[in-house]
Amino acid sequence: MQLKDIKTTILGTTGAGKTSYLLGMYAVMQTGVQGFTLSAKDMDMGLDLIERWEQLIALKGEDRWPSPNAAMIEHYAFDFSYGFRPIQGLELIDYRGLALSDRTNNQDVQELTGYLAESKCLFLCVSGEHLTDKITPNTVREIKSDRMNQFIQQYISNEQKPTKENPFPVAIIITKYDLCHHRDKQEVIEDIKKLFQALFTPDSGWLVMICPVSLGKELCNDPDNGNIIPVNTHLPIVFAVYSQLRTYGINQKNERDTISKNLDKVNNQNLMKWLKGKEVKDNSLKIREIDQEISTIEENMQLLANELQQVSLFLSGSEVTVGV
Ligand SMILES: Nc1nc2c(ncn2[C@@H]2O[C@H](COP(=O)(O)OP(=O)(O)OP(=O)(O)O)[C@@H](O)[C@H]2O)c(=O)[nH]1
Ligand SMILES: [Mg+2]
Repeated sequence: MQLKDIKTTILGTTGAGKTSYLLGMYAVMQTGVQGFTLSAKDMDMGLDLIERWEQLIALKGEDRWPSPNAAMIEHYAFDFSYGFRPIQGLELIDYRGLALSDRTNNQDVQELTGYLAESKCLFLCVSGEHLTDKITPNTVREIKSDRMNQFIQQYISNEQKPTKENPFPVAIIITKYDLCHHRDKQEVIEDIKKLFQALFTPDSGWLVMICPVSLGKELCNDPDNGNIIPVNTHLPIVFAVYSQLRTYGINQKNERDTISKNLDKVNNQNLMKWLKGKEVKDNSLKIREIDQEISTIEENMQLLANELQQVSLFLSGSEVTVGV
């Protein structure tokens, strides 16, 4: 089983921590969780990511951090595997967060919006540095949440029309959570829900995960010298794959039910059963194949769901627990 690549866009203003997150996520996912690993399709690109990560760990001082992205979009393609067997491709882009505030006639803005319109999953990066206290109207300006909401409206909501049956996965990643972890977690979640209200409305079809991440607890006091020990950086990727498997599983079940209904119809009529002997055999085989695939999907989903127990998940605004 190898599913189509999930195109994912990370939206977040400059300094939100997109590049740092990407490096931390890849480093953790290379080692893996529960036997799931991520590896760059292009080995040189993988090496480049790891070198930049090692610089972050080894260097002290502000030079350890990645430079702000330039006006060129970087593309990353990964394989998400279980026991080294690829089950899902994943594509991500990294870009200058300032593009979110630029006019659409800029070339990188056009490339970004084109990619966004084709994306099957969205990561929203919100920096914990702007959530240290209760949000104010100023927070919207700092995080650029209104701009992010506009991008979602224009390029996802209009183009892809999420529904209850076919929900659209969005991970709201609170980066640099070390800077706001003194606050009550539920209060921070309520603030996030206020900033992105439309994603939490009834019957809207958004499947939203709110996920705090940090590259290290010590960074809140000393970002340039504190120890780098990533927390939760794997969860958004686990969520992206989990939601894709969930949708694929539902589609497979529907297909099996349709074939099975037709088969029952034919089997109930003796003459038809005889006339369509080959079709009956083929369809029975097909059902067995789909059943096998569904059980593999469900096993994988269960393993991924175990990882997601600790985060808050909402479907059309109602809190849900992940399962199979
Ligand atoms: N406290 C803390 N600071 C962090 C963490 N991750 C990143 N930072 C800080 O945030 C700064 C910006 O991070 P980047 O990853 O460059 O942000 P970006 O979203 O890629 O920015 P652009 O490339 O300009 O769009 C870094 O230089 C660090 O100083 C973290 O986990 N904790
Ligand atoms: Mg960057």
